[in-house]
Formats: sequence, structure tokens, C-alpha cells
Amino acid sequence: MRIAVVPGSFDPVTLGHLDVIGRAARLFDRLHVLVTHNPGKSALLAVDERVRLVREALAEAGVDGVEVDSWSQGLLVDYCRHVGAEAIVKGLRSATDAAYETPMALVNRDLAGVETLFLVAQPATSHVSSSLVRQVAALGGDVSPYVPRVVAAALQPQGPSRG
Ligand code: COD
Repeated sequence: MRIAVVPGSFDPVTLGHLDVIGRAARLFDRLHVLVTHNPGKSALLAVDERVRLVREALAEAGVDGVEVDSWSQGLLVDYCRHVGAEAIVKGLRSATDAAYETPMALVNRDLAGVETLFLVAQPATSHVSSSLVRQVAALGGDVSPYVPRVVAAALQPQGPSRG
């Protein structure tokens, strides 16, 4: 059985992430989406909330049979070993992504023999990032072109309190 992991901060999950997850699910027998904390980024949503939104977004998109987990016990490859995954799948939007991801891919192969596969982002969503979504949401803009409906609803500004 071929098993892979799609890791990310998913803070929040976007239509770009969903595209990569859906394509990876068609390539492997079993797929795990792993929500992690990236210490280099300050988070908007708690990890549990991100997991919930990924699950709901996959259900909304009709992507079945994908496990969604979180992991805070060590290396990404430790999780891969834990679930028996032989590959990590990541999305590639730009040369900047490639420069950032290539050393990680090499280290993950050194550490555990886990290969990294890169799926080229589709043009319709290749400009979308969670940080862009967080910024638009923080300034009161409409994030619905970039995220699943459940995420747009979760990020909607709260109306004025009536109490
Ligand atoms: N289209 C396609 N792909 C996209 C899009 C899009 N619009 N947006 C994002 N992606 C891809 C990214 O390129 C990335 O591959 C993935 O989706 C996740 O993106 P983010 O922003 O949610 O997550 P990041 O970039 O914060 O990554 C978090 C990881 C945990 C994946 C990363 O930090 C990592 O791999 N860490 C490894 C930790 C470790 O074990 N280190 C030691 C050895 S390297």
C-alpha cells in the first residue's frame, strides 16, 4: 500500500491546498493531511480549529478517505514513520517555494529515506497563500475567492455586539 503525507500549517486551509490534497489523494492508496505548527510563523487559528476546517473543507469538496491529523511530537519524518508513509507531497507555486522546500526534501530523505514529491500549483490558485488570506481577513476584505466556504465563514468579521 502506498501511503503519503501532505503537511502544512494550513492557517487557514486555502483552495490551493485543497487542489494539492485532492491531486495527491488520487496518486496514493492512503493519504494523511498533517496540520503542524510552523515556529517561523505567528498563527491565527489554533491547531484544533485548523484540523476541523481541513476536515470540513474536504467534506465540502467531496474528497473522501483522507486522514487529517495534527502532530507536535517532533520531526515531520517521525510522523511519516508513525503512519508508514514513504512520501511527502508538497505544492510548488514559485521558484521561492522550490528554494525553501529543496533543502527540507533532502534532509527528510537523509533522515528517514522519505521522498518528497512536488505538485506544481495550478494557475488559478498559484497566487494564493494562507498569509495573504490572513492579511485580507484582518483588514476586513472578502476572502471567499481564495478559501473553502467553511473557512470564509469562520473568518468572517463578527458583527457589532448587541449585548
Ligand atoms: N498552491 C499549491 N500549493 C500551495 C499553495 C497553493 N496556492 N499554498 C501553499 N501551498 C503548499 C506550500 O508550498 C507547502 O508545500 C504546503 O502547501 C503547506 O503550506 P503552508 O503555508 O500551509 O505550510 P508551511 O509552508 O508553513 O509548512 C509547514 C511544514 C510543516 C510543512 C514545513 O514547515 C515543514 O515541512 N517542516 C518540516 C519540519 C521538520 O521536520 N524539519 C526537520 C527536517 S527538514
